[in-house]
Order: sequence, then C-alpha cells, then structure tokens
Amino acid sequence: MLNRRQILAALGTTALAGLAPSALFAAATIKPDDTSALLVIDVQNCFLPGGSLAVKEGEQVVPVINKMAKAFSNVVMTQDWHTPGHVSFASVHSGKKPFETIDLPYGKQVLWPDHCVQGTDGASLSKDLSIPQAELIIRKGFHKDVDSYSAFLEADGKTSTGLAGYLKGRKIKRVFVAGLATDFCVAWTALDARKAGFEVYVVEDACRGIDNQGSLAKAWADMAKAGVKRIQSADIAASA
Ligand code: VGL
Ligand code: ZN
Repeated sequence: MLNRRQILAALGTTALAGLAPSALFAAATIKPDDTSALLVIDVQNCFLPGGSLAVKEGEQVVPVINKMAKAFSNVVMTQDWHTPGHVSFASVHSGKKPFETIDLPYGKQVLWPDHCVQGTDGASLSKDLSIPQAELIIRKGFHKDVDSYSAFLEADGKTSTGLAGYLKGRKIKRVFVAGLATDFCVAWTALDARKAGFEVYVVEDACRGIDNQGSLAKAWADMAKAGVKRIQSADIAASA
C-alpha cells in the first residue's frame, strides 16, 4: 500500500492544486436522508449467545447497530416469528437433524433447531437494542407451512409481507440492511429489496453469518451480482 506522502509525490503537486485533501483521502461518507431506511433484521434472543440458533458473535452487532441507527430517521426492525411446530423446524420432520435440508412444495428448505416461537422470550428483540425512533416492527415466518427469511417475500416467492408497499408509501428509496444472519435473513432481504427496486446497502460489520456449507460466501456473491452495495458502518455519516 502506498502511503499518503507517496501518493502525493506520485501525483505531483500540480494535479492536486485546488483539491482539498479531504476530497482525496476521506472515507466515502454516505449520508442517510429522509428517503433512506435502516432495516434491522432479526436481532432476537434466539440468534444471540445462549439462544437456540445462536449466530457466532451475534451480540457484536448490537452496539454497531445502535450507533449507526442514530443517523437514520427511518428504522424498521424485523422479528422472525414462527408458529410452534413450524415447517422449518427439524423437530417436526422425523429422522431429520438441524442444518439438513428437505424439499418442500416451494423448494429446498434448510431445517433449523426450534427458534423464535411466537410470544416466547427467544423471539423477543434483544433488550440491548436502543433505537427508540424505530417506526415499524415487521414479523415474518408466521405461516406454519412457509418459511420467510426475507422481510419482503415469504419463501414461496410470492406471498408479500407488505414491507415494500410500506416503504414505497413512505417514499423510501434506499435501504441499509444490518442484523442476523448475513447469509440468510439479511441476504434474502437485501436481494428482495433489489427486486423491489430499492437501492440496497448491506453493512458488513453490523451483520454476522451462520455459514452453513458455504452459505456466507454464496450470499455475498449473490448480493454482489444483484447490485447490493457492501459497506462498513464507518462509511455512514455519524448523524442524520
Ligand atoms: C434466520 C434461519 C432461520 C435468520 C431465521 O434470521 O437469518 N435464519 N430463521
Ligand atoms: Zn426462522
């Protein structure tokens, strides 16, 4: 890596005349505006340490999200919200173990430990989240026979959660996605947000993944291909 002095030397001083150093060296700063929304995905006890489907380092996203959220006037949170005996639970398929897959009418389904059952403590949002301005909590995965990683569309690929309509009704154009898990609910949400016509940013250090059989690398590749922008929380200006 060249350091700043070497870059300046290489460019020569004439090329730089009139350019403020900040224009050359500042991290690209993204300023959320009234047409931007932060989507905080599934920061729920089940996905945090001690939870039934704990995501490694999942708790580390909480302070990052709390800080970043201060820059957003629009924040939507999601809650995975399954019925007891939900079709995505390995426990309801005899002979099947968590992280194996089965074929369902709508396609391949990864099977999970029982998690985020409606009304349980595991399904509660983390008590350490501190985002008082959050305006909507959208629940998903509440149809017993259909999963929903995405905050926009259930896994049948056609049943809407209503989120796209909500965001469009509020004139939102850009969404920033953070939370758990990068390779499932975050990625599926980001991909569907693109399909719905939003500009989409996934904030990498505000997410953690499950990484089941290469799922994390595949998710990043799919998101890149779909035009999802991969950024860090430091790329976002500190306040609205
Ligand atoms: C999730 C697996 C099952 C997630 C939800 O929030 O990423 N993953 N249900
Ligand atoms: Zn789930």
